[in-house]
Amino acid sequence: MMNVQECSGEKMKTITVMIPCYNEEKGVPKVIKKIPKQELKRLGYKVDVLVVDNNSKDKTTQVAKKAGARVVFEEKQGKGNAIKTGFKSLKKDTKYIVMLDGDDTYRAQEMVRLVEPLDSNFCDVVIGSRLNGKIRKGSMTRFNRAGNWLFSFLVRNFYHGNVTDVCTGYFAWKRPVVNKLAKHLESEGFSVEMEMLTKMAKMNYSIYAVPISYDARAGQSSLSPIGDGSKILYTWAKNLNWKPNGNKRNYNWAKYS
Ligand SMILES: Nc1nc2c(ncn2[C@@H]2O[C@H](COP(=O)(O)OP(=O)(O)O)[C@@H](O)[C@H]2O)c(=O)[nH]1
Ligand SMILES: [Mg+2]
Repeated sequence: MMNVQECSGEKMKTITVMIPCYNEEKGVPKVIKKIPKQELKRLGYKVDVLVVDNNSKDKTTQVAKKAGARVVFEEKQGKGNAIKTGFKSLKKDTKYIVMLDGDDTYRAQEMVRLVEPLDSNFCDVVIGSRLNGKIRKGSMTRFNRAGNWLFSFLVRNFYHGNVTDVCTGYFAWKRPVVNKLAKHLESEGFSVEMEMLTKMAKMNYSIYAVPISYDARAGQSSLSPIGDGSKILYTWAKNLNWKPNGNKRNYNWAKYS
């Protein structure tokens, strides 16, 4: 378990909770309120809440600020673009980054479960798995569930990543992983989760999943099951031969001369 640290002074580690949002004025204040700040403080963490607003037409920014978040903006539409901007807006002393959606479908109070394996050095990245967790009534269509299952099967078997829910929106990273990953991200929209997981697997980071709850959404989802599903599958195929340093083989010739 995590060490209970002194709750005062510089010893506290910063966790940035990043929430990419598009028109989430209803959900985002609830998400922010449910962040278990007191529990995290007891465990030695202070929380920095970072909302990335992507041209919301509603009052997402105002309500997020009122709930205590820092808000940054991204003009180019898409969750992938928002995540890239979020990664560039981390505080210097951020040690872990937790990301979850702004629509109040993931439970912010469960984030301690995602941070513990990082803090105990069990692995580098943790995702929250809905498929191996609790999918609440009305939260996921059968079609999306089958798609998520298929994508996860493909990643487990072709990338050897320990992931049971590739399309999850709940992630936790150690800071150095984000620093490296951010340089390689290209996806603009909803294929970003597949891109992150396949690239992190190719970078040999150790990735594990913990069970989480998934609740029904208030308001409209922006995901198009067929259109975004095809892009996600394309991203899976494209990254099969991806290498962090390009596709040229990096032989160490000096070794043989
Ligand atoms: N920043 C940003 N976030 C987005 C965009 N589209 C969706 N999101 C956010 O991404 C998360 C997941 O989107 P959602 O519509 O709920 O898709 P679903 O969960 O797959 O049905 C939510 O927090 C959205 O606010 C976008 O264009 N830009
Ligand atoms: Mg959602």
